[in-house]
Parts: sequence; C-alpha cells; structure tokens
Amino acid sequence: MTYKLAAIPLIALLATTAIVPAQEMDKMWGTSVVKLRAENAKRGQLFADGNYAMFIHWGLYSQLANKVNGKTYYGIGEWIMNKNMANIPVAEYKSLAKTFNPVKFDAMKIAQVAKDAGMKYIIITSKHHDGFAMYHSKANAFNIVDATPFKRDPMKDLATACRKLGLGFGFYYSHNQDWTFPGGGNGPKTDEQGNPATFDDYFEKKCLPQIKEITSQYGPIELVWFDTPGRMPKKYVEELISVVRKNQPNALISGRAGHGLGDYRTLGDMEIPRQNVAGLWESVDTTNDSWAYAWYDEYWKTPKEILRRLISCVGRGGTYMLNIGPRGDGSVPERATRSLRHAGEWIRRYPQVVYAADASPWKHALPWGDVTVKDNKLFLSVFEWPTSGKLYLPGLRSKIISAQLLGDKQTTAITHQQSNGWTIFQLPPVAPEKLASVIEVSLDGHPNVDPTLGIDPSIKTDVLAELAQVKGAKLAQKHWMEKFGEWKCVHRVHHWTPGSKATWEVDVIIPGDYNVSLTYSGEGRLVWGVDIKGGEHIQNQQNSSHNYQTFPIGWLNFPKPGRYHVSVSCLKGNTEAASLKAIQFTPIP
Ligand code: FHN
Repeated sequence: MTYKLAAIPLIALLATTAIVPAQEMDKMWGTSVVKLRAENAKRGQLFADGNYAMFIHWGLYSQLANKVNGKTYYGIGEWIMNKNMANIPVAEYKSLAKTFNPVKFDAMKIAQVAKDAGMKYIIITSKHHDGFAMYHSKANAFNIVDATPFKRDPMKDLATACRKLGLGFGFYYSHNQDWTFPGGGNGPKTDEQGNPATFDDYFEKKCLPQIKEITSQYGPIELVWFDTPGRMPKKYVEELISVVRKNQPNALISGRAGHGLGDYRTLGDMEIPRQNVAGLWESVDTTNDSWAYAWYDEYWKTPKEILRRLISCVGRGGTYMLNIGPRGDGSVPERATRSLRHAGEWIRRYPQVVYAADASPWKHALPWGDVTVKDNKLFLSVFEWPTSGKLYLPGLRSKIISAQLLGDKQTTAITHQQSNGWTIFQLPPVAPEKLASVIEVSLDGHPNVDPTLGIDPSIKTDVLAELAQVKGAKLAQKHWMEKFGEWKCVHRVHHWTPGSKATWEVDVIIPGDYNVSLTYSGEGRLVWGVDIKGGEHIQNQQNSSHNYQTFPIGWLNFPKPGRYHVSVSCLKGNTEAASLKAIQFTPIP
C-alpha cells in the first residue's frame, strides 16, 4: 500500500527557510503529548534518574563530512545526500560504502567519554534516513559488515563497552524515511527492475526485520529512538512497537515513533524549554551545530553552555540528550570531548544537582541561574555570580533550615535574610567555581514557592514573552532553520493590533529606575510603549531586523517594593510583522 505525504511534504518542510507552522512540526517530529502511563515511568527509570545521555549520529555520511566533489554544503551532515544538500543519486551514495573504513572507531573510548561526561546511556544511529545500517543486518546488505571494507559490527563493541562501564545503551532508527530502499519514506518509488515499490515493501522487507534485529542482537537495550514519523500510518507504528515490547519489554520508546504511541515526549530538535514541562520528556541537542560530523563545524558548546542547557532541562522537569558526531574514520572531534569531559568534572562534584533531581518550583530559570530540587533541598546553580555579594531569590515561602555554598574542597555556611518576600543570601565576592557555583538550601519541608517573576536588583532580568498574558496580539511558538536542519525556536508575541499588549506581573524588591530593553525582530522602525499599570509610561522608536536583537527603550521607575503589572505594546510601524521575544530590566547602579 502507499500513503500520501502531507500537503507540505516533510522534505519541502525541511527545505524551507521560512517559519514552519507548529502543527507541521508536530507531524514531522510526532511531538504531540504522549500519555504518561505508569509503566512508562517504570521503564524510564534510567531515563528519569539519569537525566543526561549521549546521542551519536554516525554513518556513511560522516565520511563525506559535508564536502562533495570539493564543494562544502552547510547544514546537518546526515542529510548530505538529500536534494536540499548535495543531491547525491542513490547508486552513487550507496557506492560510498566501498570506501567506508572507520578504523579509528574505538567503542571503549567513546563509552568512556560518555561516562566521564556524566552521561548515563548512549543512543546511536543504527540506521538513519540514508538507509545504511551501522550494524550487521541480515535483512539488508546495505550495512557496515556486508558492504564496507571494515567488515565489523561496531554496535556490538559499543553495546559491550556500555555494559562494561555501567551505561545504558539504545538505538536510533529512522522507521519512516529511507532514501535508498524502494518504497521507503522519501525513497525511490520503483525497485531495481523498475517496478513500482510501496511503503509496505519497504516495511516488510527492511524496516520490520531490522527492528527485530536491533532489538534481539545486542542484549538488553534501554531505548529505541524512532524519528520523523511524518504521516506514517498508525498500523505500522503499532507493529514496530509490539516488536520492541516483545523483544525488549523494559526498553523505552521515543515519542517520535508517532501517533502518541511512544513512552515519552521528545521536544523539537535543539529546543530547551523555558517553562516547566509536565510528564516524561527529553530535549535533544548537539555539541556543535550539525548532528553528523561536518568538517567546517567548529562552533562547539562550551562546558558552561553544556551545563546551563543540561540544568535548564532538569530544572524544567526533563532529560537532556547531547549529540556527538564521530568522523568517518570513527574518531571523535577532540573539542567535543574536551567540553563534555570538563562539564562532566563539574557534574562529578555536584551529582545531586542533576541526577534524579526534580524540576524547579519557580517553573522558569532565574536571572543568575537555575534551581533543581531533591526532597527538601534546593540546589541553586549560580552561573552569573553577583558582584554585589548578594544573591536574590524571589518568592520562597518555606522556612530555611540551613544554606551552604558547596565547593570542591570545602562547604561554607552562608547567611541569609528575608525582605518583602525575597530571600537574600550573603555571598563571598569571588565564586568558588568557574562554571557554576552551587548553593544548597535545606528547607523545613517540601519547597513552597510563589513563582511570580522577580526583577533582580543586582543583575539583568530577562523576562520572556511566553510568560506574558497577551491581549489583542498573538502568542505562538515559531520554528525556523538557521542553517539547513539547524532548528531554532522561540515563543513570541506578534500580529500586534491597536490596543494590544503583552503583560507580566513582576515583583520588585528594590525600588528605583531600571533600564528597559526589548528583544524583537521586525521590519523597519517600530515604536514600542512600556507601561506600569497605574504608573509610568515610556515609549521610543527603534529600528528592527529579521534577526532577534535587543534595543533599549528607556528608564522606568518602580516607586516602591511590591507587585506591578508591566505591559508592552507595539504602537507604530509594521506592527503585524513585529515579533517580541523578551523584555529586560537592568538595575541602574
Ligand atoms: O531528520 C533528523 C535529523 O537528521 C536528526 O537525526 C534529528 C535528531 O533529532 N532528527 C531528525 C529531524 O528532527
């Protein structure tokens, strides 16, 4: 049988540089909320306890490293054969197998990097959209053992290495898309003899048998990570899931299996949520910009960025899976390893901040960092150390039993005081840690918090548009690609109409003037107004560009401590196109 791809086919969707509607992203990623069933939580013990995993994109495409016939293609490397990248014909792409010989692949070394990084399991591409199996598949000869000079199954080595080091192991599998097998999603429409091929052909001859293989040849695995279900009919997904359940009853299945049939939800690629997300979920991200190795891609995440993104995920209630893309020879780029290990050393000093930690009761990050929780303890990870010597924590209602600044060598008790519903911790002038310092706050019970946004009196407070109440304009998430396949997303307020506004309730501890700026994109000059309900109004004209940029608006006065409603309106210019991402308040010293 055949099935029709959507009105906006997946491939066209990925080719677009424009904003992609949220429903289409949902169809591509299958990110619609997965029902949290009790058994999911049980299966997901490693996932929920671990909170941090390694993703690996490695395949034939890694050999090309985004360069074909001397030309460099910018974007996600595993898509190199696609027509939006180098457009490599199927036969030509398949012949790459003849030269694929990853002699530098060292499974133990990779597993050790994951271990040193503090990751708890590894998920690797067993077959990506290109259809090449990175394991020994009896079902299809286009695989690393039968089609390459390497002739070995590196997945066996990696599964063994993970087990030796006490790491979980699992497979990525592209179940819908297969660009080289007749009938596969976005693949050839006819077989070698020119006969029409159907999705059924691909499913029965390749996909289903390969799922049986990867779930039966590598011992117990923790996870099967299906991807891009597109509009794959439900019956196929159900069949695959029943195979996984039968062969690996304890393995989790990613939400991208489709039709809400997975065990948990995977957010959009490279998406770190800004507000707490309920249920079992993960964010997937990569150490540079591409998933698979790309020779030019040297834009690495620093150890601090890795920790910030990891702790943001844990703080929002989820799990973080961070990708590396080994080279075609199997080696791993050193800069990725270095950043991962460096961040891992920090995690080893503060495991309680990350593993089995619960979401922040503030429900969003705070200006200086983030909060994670374990039982009656709060862990404040301070990424921006306040030079004022005071750390301001808004809205904590629970009684504090003790507060201490954790350190590698010593733990220092710190004092605190309460003022207008805020807790102010007295800190030494110099942070004990370079990446993030941790304050452990023990409470007399489970944390009780008022999550109202606080305006920090010592550092800049960035208040996101997605936390606003919006009237007369639209608040929606927007996804777009920076480079091909490099997804970005933002929640923004747009389509401003006369009288429309975005309003936040904020809590001020120290009254006075604050410098207000707005982060937005748009066309031409725009006039923005910022109001305090019952108080001051300021407005200003600034330019705009298609990229989100921050522009100053002016000073705004909060006359006394307490609660305020602050509103932003787009008053003049192309208000339809104006897209507000955030408002910032910077204290004036
Ligand atoms: O198309 C794939 C892409 O190549 C990569 O594997 C990512 C990882 O999440 N998943 C798909 C796009 O969302």
